[in-house]
Amino acid sequence: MNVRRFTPSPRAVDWGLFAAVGTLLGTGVATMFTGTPDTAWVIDLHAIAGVVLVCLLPVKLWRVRRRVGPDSLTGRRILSVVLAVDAAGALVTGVWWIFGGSLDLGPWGLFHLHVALGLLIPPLLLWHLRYRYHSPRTVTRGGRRDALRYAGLVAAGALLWRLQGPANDLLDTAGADRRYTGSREEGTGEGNRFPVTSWVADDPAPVDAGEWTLTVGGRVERDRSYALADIPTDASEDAVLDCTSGWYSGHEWQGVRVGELLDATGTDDAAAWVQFRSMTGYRWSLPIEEARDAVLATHVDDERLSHGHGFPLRLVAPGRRGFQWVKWIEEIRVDKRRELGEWIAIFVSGL
Ligand SMILES: Nc1nc2c(c(=O)[nH]1)N[C@H]1C(S)=C(S)[C@@H](COP(=O)(O)O)O[C@H]1N2
Ligand SMILES: [Mo]
Repeated sequence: MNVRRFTPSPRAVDWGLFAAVGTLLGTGVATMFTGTPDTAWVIDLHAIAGVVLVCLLPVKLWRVRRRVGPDSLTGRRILSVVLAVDAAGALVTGVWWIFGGSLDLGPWGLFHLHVALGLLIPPLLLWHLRYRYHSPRTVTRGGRRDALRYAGLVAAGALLWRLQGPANDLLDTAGADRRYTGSREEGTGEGNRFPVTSWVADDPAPVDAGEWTLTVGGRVERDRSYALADIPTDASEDAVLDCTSGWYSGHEWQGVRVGELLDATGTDDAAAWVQFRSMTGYRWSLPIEEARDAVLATHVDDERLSHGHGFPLRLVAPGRRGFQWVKWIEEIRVDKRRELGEWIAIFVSGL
């Protein structure tokens, strides 16, 4: 078989690499928000673009192999080598994750490494393109044949991605229990025995239940505040906590439905968002209709929440990724708009 027949022309390879990296970045970031099965296509696209990159990268490296001899290395070429190594690393960690690999990097693991290497590619690539950019006009010759080659490549990617599930099952790897988000199962149904994941520096002292209160305010008809003992615990929600760092855990969460609290305060006509505020400054908002259905949990699988999991009160937001499940809540604020500062707060709270 002559591989060259299936290989796009050099310029088309470069633009294919660029498109694959763009797709991988876009879909990679978008996976942060995939919490329901109807968004599974985002991960599918990410994986298919990954296969395309796996095929194109060797073609590119083969073409430029002679430029990186020891005596021809300039600063720019070293940058190109770093880019190639980083891209290969991101691909290897991604594929390894799919087939159940693990790495112990202190507080981080294989999935974090994949995300870190992946996020490094776009800046390195842009830098590389500053020196090595060529206009797309030169691609158009032989364009139709290249388009066919790419269609074949994408189809092969989709097929391989389709086959990895059965392959994982057959080999019985640790990748076999992945959710469609890519996360792997941990401690489902086992009360507080699932991973504690907090963002950067969010590490408050344990809450004194006697001093803690929950206040509900903002665009409400009357503010209210609750001691822990006054919070009803008759609501129950079966929901999966799916952290973007690559694990998920399903539990029965007990506590109070947010709608019940909002019925007690009333809300005014402009009320559109409900913000959940942690004692650490971490906060997140949900549209009011969705928020009403969410649960503020005091218990998990009938155990009182542990400190690490947000005692005394944490948000359970079914279909939302873990980072939105605010822990150590002490305030609920109803508002007309969502606060944009919460995008910063989730990164810097606790610092
Ligand atoms: N206040 C606060 N809430 C938080 C976080 C945090 O750092 N601070 N981390 C979030 C993230 S990223 C996840 S995945 C879940 C993890 O919940 P767990 O530690 O109970 O597993 O909590 C979320 N809620
Ligand atoms: Mo998370």
